[in-house]
Amino acid sequence: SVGKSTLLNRLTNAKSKIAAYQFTTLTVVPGMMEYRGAKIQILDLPGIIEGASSGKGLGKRVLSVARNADLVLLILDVFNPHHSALLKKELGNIGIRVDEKPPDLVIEKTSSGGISVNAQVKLKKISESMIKDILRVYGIHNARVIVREDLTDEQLIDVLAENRTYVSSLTVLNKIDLVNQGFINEVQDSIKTDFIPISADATINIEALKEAIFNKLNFIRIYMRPRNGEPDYKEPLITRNGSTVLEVCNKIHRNIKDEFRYAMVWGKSVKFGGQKVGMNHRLLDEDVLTIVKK
Ligand SMILES: Nc1nc2c(ncn2[C@@H]2O[C@H](COP(=O)(O)OP(=O)(O)OP(=O)(O)O)[C@@H](O)[C@H]2O)c(=O)[nH]1
Ligand SMILES: [Mg+2]
Repeated sequence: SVGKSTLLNRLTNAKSKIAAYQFTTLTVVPGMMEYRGAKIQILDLPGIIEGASSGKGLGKRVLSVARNADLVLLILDVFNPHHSALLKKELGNIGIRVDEKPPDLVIEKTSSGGISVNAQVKLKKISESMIKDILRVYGIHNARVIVREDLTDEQLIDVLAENRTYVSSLTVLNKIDLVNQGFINEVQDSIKTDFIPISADATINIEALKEAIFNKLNFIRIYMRPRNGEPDYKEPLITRNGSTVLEVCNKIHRNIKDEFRYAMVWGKSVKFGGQKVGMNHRLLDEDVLTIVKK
């Protein structure tokens, strides 16, 4: 096996079972990684084998955990680096798109008039009549479609099927303690995706991996400021990029949102310092936030 459980135990406080034989981990084992003030939950999954998406092994149920993840770590064995294509394929088969963006397309349903297609770029991979045909298959007979990207029929179906999720990934090459640098370079030449070389067992590059996970998740720092007090620059509240005031409130105390009157913000997300904002205001890195209660 590639060493997923060994890595989970190295990154977090978890004690997932480790063994030399395959299929040691049979369920999802959680662990908490603390890094630079952020608490990041990491889930160790059973290994994914070919055919997992069609129900082989622990299959679908395991794969669907990845659907709600903010980031997927694809762990490869240094002697089997081409496994990464299979992992992405199996995830793709159940609607999880790894490192893809949803296509740039708007479908506006109308009550009559048939389907009109307004392509703002030259379409090479799909024809306008094909777009119309596919829409009809999905029961849409009247719509305005604006296409801003040369998409494929598969991408259009992704949008219409509405059960696709898009997650980003980091590829990790484990067990580098067993090879030399020349071997790692050869692996890099033979697979196109970049990876982070580590050894979970010999603790090589674990800090670099933590840093990469932290950066990929795009955290921001919010400095809380008590009313009429000074901002706490020492211990920022760490939250995901794009978080709203409400989401930050929920991190501080469950009941704060019931007592919430308004918030005041200083920083990049507002036009002027001390601007009053509501619960749905989106914060940016290094904003200063004061919550005013009822
Ligand atoms: N040499 C070396 N061995 C490792 C490394 N990481 C894990 N191993 C060994 O690889 C074997 C499998 O490790 P596990 O962590 O159980 O692998 P897993 O991916 O969780 O396996 P499953 O749960 O069965 O899918 C164990 O014998 C580990 O000691 C490493 O970095 N280097
Ligand atoms: Mg395991």
